[in-house]
Amino acid sequence: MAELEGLEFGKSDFVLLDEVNMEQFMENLKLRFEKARIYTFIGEVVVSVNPYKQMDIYGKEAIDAYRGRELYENPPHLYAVADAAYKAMKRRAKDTCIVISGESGAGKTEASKYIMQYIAAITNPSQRAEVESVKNVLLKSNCVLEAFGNAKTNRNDNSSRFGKYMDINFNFNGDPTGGHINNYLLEKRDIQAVLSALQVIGFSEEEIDSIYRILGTILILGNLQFETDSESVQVVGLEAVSHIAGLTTTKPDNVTKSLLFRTVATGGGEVIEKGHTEKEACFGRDAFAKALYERLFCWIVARINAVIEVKDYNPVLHGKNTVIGVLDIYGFEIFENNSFEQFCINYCNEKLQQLFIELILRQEQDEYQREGITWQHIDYFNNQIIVDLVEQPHKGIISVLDEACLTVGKVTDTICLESMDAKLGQHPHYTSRKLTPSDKTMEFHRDFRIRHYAGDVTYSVEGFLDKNKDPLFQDFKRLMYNSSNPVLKEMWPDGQLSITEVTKRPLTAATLFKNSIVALVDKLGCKEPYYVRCIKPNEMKSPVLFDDARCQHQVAYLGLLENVRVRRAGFAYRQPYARFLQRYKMTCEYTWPNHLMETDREAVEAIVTQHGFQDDVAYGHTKLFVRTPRSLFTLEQERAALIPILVLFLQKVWRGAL
Ligand code: AOV
Ligand code: MG
Repeated sequence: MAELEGLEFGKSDFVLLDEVNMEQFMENLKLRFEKARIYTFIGEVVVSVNPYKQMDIYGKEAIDAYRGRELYENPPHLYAVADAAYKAMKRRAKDTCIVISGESGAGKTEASKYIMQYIAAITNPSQRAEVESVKNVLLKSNCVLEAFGNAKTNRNDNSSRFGKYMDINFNFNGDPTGGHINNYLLEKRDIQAVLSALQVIGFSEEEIDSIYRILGTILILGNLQFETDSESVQVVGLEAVSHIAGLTTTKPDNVTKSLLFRTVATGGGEVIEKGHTEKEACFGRDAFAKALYERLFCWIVARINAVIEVKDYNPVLHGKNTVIGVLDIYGFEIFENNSFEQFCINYCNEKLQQLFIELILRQEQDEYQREGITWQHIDYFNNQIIVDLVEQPHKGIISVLDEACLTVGKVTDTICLESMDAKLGQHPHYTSRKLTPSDKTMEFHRDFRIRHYAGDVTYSVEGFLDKNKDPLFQDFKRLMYNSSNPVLKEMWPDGQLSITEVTKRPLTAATLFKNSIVALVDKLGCKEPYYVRCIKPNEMKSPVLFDDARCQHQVAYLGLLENVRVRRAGFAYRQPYARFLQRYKMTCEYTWPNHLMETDREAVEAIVTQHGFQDDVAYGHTKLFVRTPRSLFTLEQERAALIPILVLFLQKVWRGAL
């Protein structure tokens, strides 16, 4: 058994606190951070504090110490959770997921990388080539996605501007057979590493060349200027246009036309070309550059998925195909100026908090109640009310936004805000300047504020409508679809739609985002969840500073105290009587091979009493509840020791020797 930590490092599981209150929680968290113990358990949940320095705790030795062990045998670590998720998947054929949450810069992406590394290290012991290649692609894909999807923000130098959910598929041996990546892209930044990773993943020379061409086009668009002479708008400098045409294999005339005109359908069904003003041309150019980048990113993800997709899997031949999902998504964000992007990110975090409440807090309490287990109800803040504020049909913020975007005629951000005020003014988690004119912190009537579960965020409504609309003129889509470069053409399938087809109600950015997050939550909801809750110790990226107030705030909104309370009052393991009996009846003389008691429950009581852990269990209507994993571990060990003896016994019976 690995050496456990001494008490000078604090309590390795918050469940062991003398008393569950904020003061003791924070004292323990701080002590452990100062002693370089960045991980602490709450049962099976790992609380992580970003160390902001390289830690020597992820090497081969650590991997060996955690592999195949029980959670409580080792000090808290990401590897312990990764191993627990892997074991649940392998032993019980369960789909599992590891949800990594926390605010921007709290260490989510780093954690997801260590978890992937661990899973890669413990699988495929026999080094089969086809499994190694799947693992290689899964690991390398991360590097490519980061290179294209991350950017420096003032809260994190390597901030994920996309959310990533990666499913890893395993065969019955527990070896990875493939995977799938879902990306939740939002904002529309060493190249050598990317290039080699692209090659490992299996991108062809032609595809890599196309990627460079697109990146080149984006750079040129970034410098492209317009001028207005004698009433008409022109591109400054013709070489830029021919350069773009060359890179995208399109005609220079068509490039110019897309930059300066847009095709519109008139009320009478007539299609006309309308010249841009200089401002419109700039707007179109920027939207085009963003869309090129976005489509490139999605195309790379789709290509990686095609490579790692599980092929030729035959459940009859290969057994059940199981999955471990790893979710690393942008954390809760509060900036000086919060816009549409922060609104989407924070909505996403509300949804994940809702899932946490659903899975860890509510289900747990509901089950105890159902099973008639004596249980003191724990109060927690249910953020469903905020989720509704954002997503409710007809009156939620997204619905009001969509309505404004799809309304024909001039609807401004301010008009849209007024409409939100009218519909949501009474909502306890919504405020705006007009409604509370005494609030000096809101400068003018352009802001609204949401009281999120993680804190108050004031959003500037400026730009919301434009960002919610698909800003890209169809002319650019058609231009790209008509490129003779097959890779580009593939990225722009909607370029073949005629202008009259596209003017019908398109899905807005917020609705598309909402749909993808709802689908994600559904996907996570049917898996056995494991949680990593990341905390950012300070705003200076300092390895020595523990900002008490900032940390306490995160502990509070992540619901960690409630988590400890539920866990303490709760039971780590539960099993229907019949199943428990089936597995452990061999360890007790009264139950082997069959019990003569009236009910399975009585038989289970006999096993529990014989092993002396009657004080560690509760008997529900249909299930046995075990408080600490250690009791079950004793039974498992005994069972494992008995199996070879039983096998011998049975063999003798079959041969007629007994
Ligand atoms: P995030 O994913 O949670 O933010 P990152 O995982 O990118 O945050 O972590 C931010 C930075 O903190 C990293 O670049 C590292 O310098 C440092 N760091 C985090 N975890 C560790 C660790 N375990 N060991 C050493 N350094 C670490 V965002 O993507 O912004 O929400 O959108
Ligand atoms: Mg990140």
